[in-house]
Amino acid sequence: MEQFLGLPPDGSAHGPAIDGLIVLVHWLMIVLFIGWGTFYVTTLIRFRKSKNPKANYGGVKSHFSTYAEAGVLLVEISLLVLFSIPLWSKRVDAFPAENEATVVRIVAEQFAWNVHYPGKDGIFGRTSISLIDADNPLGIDRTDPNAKDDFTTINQLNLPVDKPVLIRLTTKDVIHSLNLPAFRVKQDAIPGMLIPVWFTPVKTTDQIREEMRRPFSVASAAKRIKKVTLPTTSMMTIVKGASRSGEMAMQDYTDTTGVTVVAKGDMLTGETVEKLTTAGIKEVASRSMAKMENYFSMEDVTTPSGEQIVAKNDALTEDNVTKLVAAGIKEVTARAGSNMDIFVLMEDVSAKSGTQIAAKGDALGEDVITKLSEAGIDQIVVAPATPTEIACAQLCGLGHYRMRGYVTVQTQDAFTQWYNDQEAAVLAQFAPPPADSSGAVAPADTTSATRESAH
Ligand SMILES: [Cu+2]
Repeated sequence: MEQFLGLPPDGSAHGPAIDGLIVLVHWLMIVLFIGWGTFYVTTLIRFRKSKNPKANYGGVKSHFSTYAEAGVLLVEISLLVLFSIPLWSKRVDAFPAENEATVVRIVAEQFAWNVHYPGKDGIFGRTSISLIDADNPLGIDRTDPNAKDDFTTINQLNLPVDKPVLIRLTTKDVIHSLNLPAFRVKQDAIPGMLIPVWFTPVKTTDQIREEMRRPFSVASAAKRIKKVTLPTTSMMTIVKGASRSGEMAMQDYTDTTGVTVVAKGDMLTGETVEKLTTAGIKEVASRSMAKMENYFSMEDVTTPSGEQIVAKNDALTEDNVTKLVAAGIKEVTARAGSNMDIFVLMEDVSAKSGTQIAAKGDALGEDVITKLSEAGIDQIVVAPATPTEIACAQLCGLGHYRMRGYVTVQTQDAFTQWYNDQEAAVLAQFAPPPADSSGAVAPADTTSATRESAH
């Protein structure tokens, strides 16, 4: 059932309990669906008009439906009392002790997750709204002694494995919702409220990625290589007030004073047609849109004079197509894209001769796929590059989809190392200038710990 539901991999201690409950609820729904469906169909057949020309006001005499309803109620109550409530009470009541947990503050904003670590002193420094700016998105007051070692990241949450995490969640602007699908955590962030959330990651991000290994057929990518025909330039008559949708100009057009009204590559919208006709132009050299952005050239294409137009693996964007068409190229060998760049290779891949083509961890860009396919590799093993993500589960604005962060669960050692590095960077950045300084104080590194983790 769990596989059938397609739940994401689970990396938290309480995850199996939640997944188990989801499975139970689905079983109940299946039973109810079959029950109600059968009842409906039976009713239609049994009480059809031909057999029951006259309505019977007496109704059903049997008590079966009462028992069935009581049974459903009993199952629902036990789901609630035996599973849901105990699970929920642990999430919202049984918080870990602060000295035994990784304590993090997360402040959501349109459209980012600001993560605030207290540094080794374990105490969050004072923050103030008046100090918030682009370089200090949390408004940390560096004059507060407790704030000296505090550091922040944007859209990056590092955590050690097998240790409870206590997140203090809030938001600067609207309601957001912290969603860590791989850890079965989802909690709304409410302006003005500090909401605690806790869970225990039991797998590192690397382990979860290993679990998500799956084969990818390079051979199927190779099959999508074909010759694509490019559009041709033709002279098109334009009429005032009519757009030529899907067409684009293939040369620059100027009015009588020499001002460019339409540039090569501009779409012939109602607006541009208006400009052209106003400038007295009646015919335009144009081509139809190619819509081949997801095709990648499999060859270097040069003009007859030897100038390169597109390189191998370049996307056939409208811009590139314009260049190709202008150079009189009619056909290009291209491959429909695989859109695998959010995946990484999970093993080193070598050609038959033994030379390595790609290494474990390499992102699966179109160029890598081309290389593999040319080496005659049929199948590789891949996994998502970022299997543990932060999403916002609230439609919090037009940039909502950009509110994407990354969780990196590491071993305790790797986490401590990371933590120390971050803290050292921030201590160095905000260190007071040396007293014997001749005035030449090195400027603070602007690519501080807060920014370098931003994706
Ligand atoms: Cu949001």
